Amino acid sequence: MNWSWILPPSFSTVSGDIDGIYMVILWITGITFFITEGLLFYFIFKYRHKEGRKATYDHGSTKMEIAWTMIPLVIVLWIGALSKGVWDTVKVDVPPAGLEIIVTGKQFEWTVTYPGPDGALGTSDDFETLNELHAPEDEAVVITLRSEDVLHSFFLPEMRIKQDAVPGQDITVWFEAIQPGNYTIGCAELCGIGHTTMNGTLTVYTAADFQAWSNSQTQQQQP
Ligand SMILES: [Cu+2]
Repeated sequence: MNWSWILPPSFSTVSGDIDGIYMVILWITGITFFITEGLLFYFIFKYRHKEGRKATYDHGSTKMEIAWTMIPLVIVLWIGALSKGVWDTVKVDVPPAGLEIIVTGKQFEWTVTYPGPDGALGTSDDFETLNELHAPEDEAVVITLRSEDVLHSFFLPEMRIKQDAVPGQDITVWFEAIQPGNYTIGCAELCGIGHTTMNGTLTVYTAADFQAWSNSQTQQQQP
């Protein structure tokens, strides 16, 4: 089935697993929503005012209270267990970096710092791009996420990445794109008057094209 009206198309190694859990949760909450709303309207209709019918007092049902507490508890624990693997993949087991970069958010732009020809960050051949993230496909891009001022949230919808950038903290976030193309960068945390303009473009290249782009940047920025 085509779900593109619910989720944007996805192009990262983890997006399938994340979307899978998203759909499981959507089905559970969706079905529960329609059952409870259906019951609500049914009872509104069933117990509407009728001439001569007297209201009665009900002490409730301990059995039902236990049931409607335990069933959601079991479901929530099950979702937690189901999510554990994906959570670890995304948040804990950061893979060896194919490309290591720094992304810095500030009102209202994203600065991306690349290691340059020596492959190491924090050296004189580093170079920067503004509101553009350039990356090779099929390689883990490991990002150190920072903020210079307020809370931002680094959002790559097609990579299923959304991570708060917190002033004073280095936060690691990574993705691996599976297809060259142009994708969206957004800020997903209301960060001030220009928040809605805090956008950019993620460009994913083949390995060779990325190398060519990286070389051209080095020549431009390090004459
Ligand atoms: Cu922002």
